[in-house]
Amino acid sequence: MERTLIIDTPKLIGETVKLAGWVNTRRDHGKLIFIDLRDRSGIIQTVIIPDKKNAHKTAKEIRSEYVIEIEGLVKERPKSATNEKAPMGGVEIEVEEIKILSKTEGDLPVDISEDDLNIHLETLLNNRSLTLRNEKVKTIFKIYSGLLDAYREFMKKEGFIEIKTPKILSSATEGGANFFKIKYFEKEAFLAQSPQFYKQAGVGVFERVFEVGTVFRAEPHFTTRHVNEYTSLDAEMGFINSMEDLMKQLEKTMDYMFKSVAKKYKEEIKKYDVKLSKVGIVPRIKLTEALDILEKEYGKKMEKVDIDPEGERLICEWAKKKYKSDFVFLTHYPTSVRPFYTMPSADPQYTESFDLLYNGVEIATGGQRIHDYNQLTENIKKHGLNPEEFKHYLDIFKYGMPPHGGWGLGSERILQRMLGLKSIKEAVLFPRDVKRITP
Ligand code: AMO
Repeated sequence: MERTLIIDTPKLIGETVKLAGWVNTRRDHGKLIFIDLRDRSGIIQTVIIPDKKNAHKTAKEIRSEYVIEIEGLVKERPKSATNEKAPMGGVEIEVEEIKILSKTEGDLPVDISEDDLNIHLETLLNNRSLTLRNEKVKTIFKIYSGLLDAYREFMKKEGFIEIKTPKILSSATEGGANFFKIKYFEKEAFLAQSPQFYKQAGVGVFERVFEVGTVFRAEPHFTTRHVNEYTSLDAEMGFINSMEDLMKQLEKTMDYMFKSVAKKYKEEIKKYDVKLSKVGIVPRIKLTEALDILEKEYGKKMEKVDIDPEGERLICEWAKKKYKSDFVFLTHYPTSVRPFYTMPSADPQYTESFDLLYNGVEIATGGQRIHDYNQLTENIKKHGLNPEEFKHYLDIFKYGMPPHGGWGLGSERILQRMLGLKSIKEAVLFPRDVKRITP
């Protein structure tokens, strides 16, 4: 007999089916044994009556997370007998035969059959291959898969080509100190902090490119918004008039992603008790104005160069009140806090760059780039760097480059804010932080 997925059982009342999956729970009621079986499509209640002697004997041995195969009759279940944890379409399986495909070893460290795990983050992450099986935890990554699909779909629709760029580099891309140095045979190399240089090279070839790729950041601190390896949704586009074209493109992209997830993952989102944000038109505020607002409205004084995490949270609160938007663009960051490749504004103290904030946290950075070879060489020097070390990057600009720009969007941060997860680490399958490189 072919295997049936649990989700298809409600259409098969009165038929005998073969199901396979994991034991979510086993409960004994007198001589009846109930097993909630879980496969990739859902959870269903199965009943083993004592008359089915072989099945009953096997069922007695069965523990949570055993992998089993059963054959049985699909039956409608009386409404009064609804099992909240295995509600599958009001049906259950009366088991005829059970086969154990694999057993567990020792005691399980966490009971993952609970609706809400309610365990410490460390326990959640230390036992990841098990805790990920919890229905609510698993849901995060189903939605994530949909979010990535939506990004790809929209970028392709808009004429962007998907590229994959190298992650082993000869120089650090983003400057700063948060890069990992690695030994590369006899040389020293760096793990990519972003696909920045290569996506720009991509513009010289395809005009519009995007990448969904792993990047690495040596973040030495523990926060709820940083991991040391994350998936960046990058884009780069040529022939722009100004950075406004980039913000419009990013706004449309986010709008598509949020609408797509809201439409396709209704049930999954319900598990998180959140209302998905509407993107629409995102307010744009100059960073200097934002800093003034923080001072006036919240009495928060900061150096007039950059905004800190508390400032980001407050300015989002302000944008929500004033514009009813969960998103806000902060624009025109000072030259001193942006990488050397960023296009200076007419007032060269500032740059044609922006951050996108969502529900209190920066989720994207973007901007127009310098596309003139000489200007770029000079800017590298102004940033105290040696143009020799960027020879191959600079070559791109020797061969003719249109005005261009793009963004890097932190995929896990979107997911975290979207579902209201406490830490970004909950939005990563196997997260890496200062202390954690296992599991
Ligand atoms: P930036 O360094 O601001 O810009 O990174 C872009 C976005 O990546 C996410 N992000 C992170 N997410 C999780 N953990 C981290 N440690 C982490 N660091 C960054 C954030 C951030 O907004 N090349 C530029 C982008 C560009 O201009 O195209 C860049 O990498 O969501």
